[in-house]
Amino acid sequence: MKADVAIIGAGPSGLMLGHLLAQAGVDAVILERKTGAHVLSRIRAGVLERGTIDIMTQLGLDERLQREGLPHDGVTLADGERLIHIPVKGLTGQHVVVYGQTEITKDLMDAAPQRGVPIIYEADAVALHAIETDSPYVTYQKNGEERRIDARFIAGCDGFHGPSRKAIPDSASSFVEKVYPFGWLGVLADVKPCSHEVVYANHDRGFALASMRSNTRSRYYIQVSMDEKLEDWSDDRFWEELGLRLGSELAAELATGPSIEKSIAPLRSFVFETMRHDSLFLAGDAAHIVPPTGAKGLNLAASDIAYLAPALIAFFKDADSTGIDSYATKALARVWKSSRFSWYLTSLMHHLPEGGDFGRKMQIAELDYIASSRAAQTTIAENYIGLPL
Ligand code: FAS
Ligand code: PHB
Repeated sequence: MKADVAIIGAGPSGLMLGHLLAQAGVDAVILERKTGAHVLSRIRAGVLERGTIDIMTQLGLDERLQREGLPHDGVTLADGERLIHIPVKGLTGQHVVVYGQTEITKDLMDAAPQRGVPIIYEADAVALHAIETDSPYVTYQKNGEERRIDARFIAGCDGFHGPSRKAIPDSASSFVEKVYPFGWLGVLADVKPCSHEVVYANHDRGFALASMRSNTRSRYYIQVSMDEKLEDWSDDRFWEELGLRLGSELAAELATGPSIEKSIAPLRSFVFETMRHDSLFLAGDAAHIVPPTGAKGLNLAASDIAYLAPALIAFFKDADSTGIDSYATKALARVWKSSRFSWYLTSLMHHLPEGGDFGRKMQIAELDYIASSRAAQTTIAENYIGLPL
């Protein structure tokens, strides 16, 4: 099989890239290791920046997002009993939209057949070859048969554990990583959200987050140490701990019920500083991971594609290489800024074992400053809605 671009991974970044290239008449094919149903079964991000929504609008695939998405004009930082509301829309003129990653992935997957975006699911043993030449190719197993795609470029959109990043020689790459000594225990439940906006809570007992997927489905997280076991967390214990950390005002609004999904996710900041290696481009979690505090993961994947898609289209349509030659620099600059905001909010709102009493006092002083300063709130609001491309 031949294509202009072989895309590895049918997560949000791979699907958005496939659709944007098809819309411009660039021939691309997506290889996905799992089934579509499996990809959709993952419960991940939920807050969309303007830039991510713009891609769906550009594709004409935002009808359900606009109808079912929940616009949020603000966000709240809870500090024990104190609620610090940040009027994001009032400070920036823009809002974010809560619309699950599962939903945006479904919209992209469902539209792929009629939009001429070929997705090969259950592609096993995907391997990259000749990436340092002008004729790279990808091999994979399908129904026990060895298959091959010859392309001009390969786009590695295969997440943190995929093969693409690993195909780049260590001698030609560098990365920076910070692993946090705690994770997030997340619960999804069909109960009314305790707040109409996202709440990040800093409490002596640890961090908590109140979010939602709709007005009847809530998504909550609490900070846990990484040696915690899921089986030690009954729903009752989770609701009790969450209520304590959110403070009495929100706890009074907390509707509880059986969890329909419960999982622990580790927190890390990871930036692979080589987002292009000859004929291989990396995008999304394949190149960078941010702690989910600040909801930047999915949005960074989308912003990489907002840089990469027009660059590849200009190459194939106008033989113009300026975009692909500046992709890595442009995308990385925004990655570092979003990584900084995610690290900042994680450091401000979590219980940091290594911080000690002084660290805790600094957090409280920072929250005092934020509560009293329009400038500080504006900085948070600008980053929360998403920095310009
Ligand atoms: P993805 O990981 O979504 O997609 C990569 C795709 O490549 C997958 O479908 C995978 O199956 C496929 N693939 C992997 N190896 C392959 C191979 N060898 N061959 C073929 N295909 C292969 N962000 C937030 O903002 N808020 C959150 O609450 C949040 N929670 C998260 C929880 C978890 C557990 C994780 C892992 C991430 C979370 N994120 C969250 C971040 C998340 O939203 C990611 O940033 C987003 O999924 C990145 O999208 P992609 O880069 O497309 O990668
Ligand atoms: C979510 O809704 O899952 C969510 C919201 C905000 C975050 C992370 C996750 O920072």
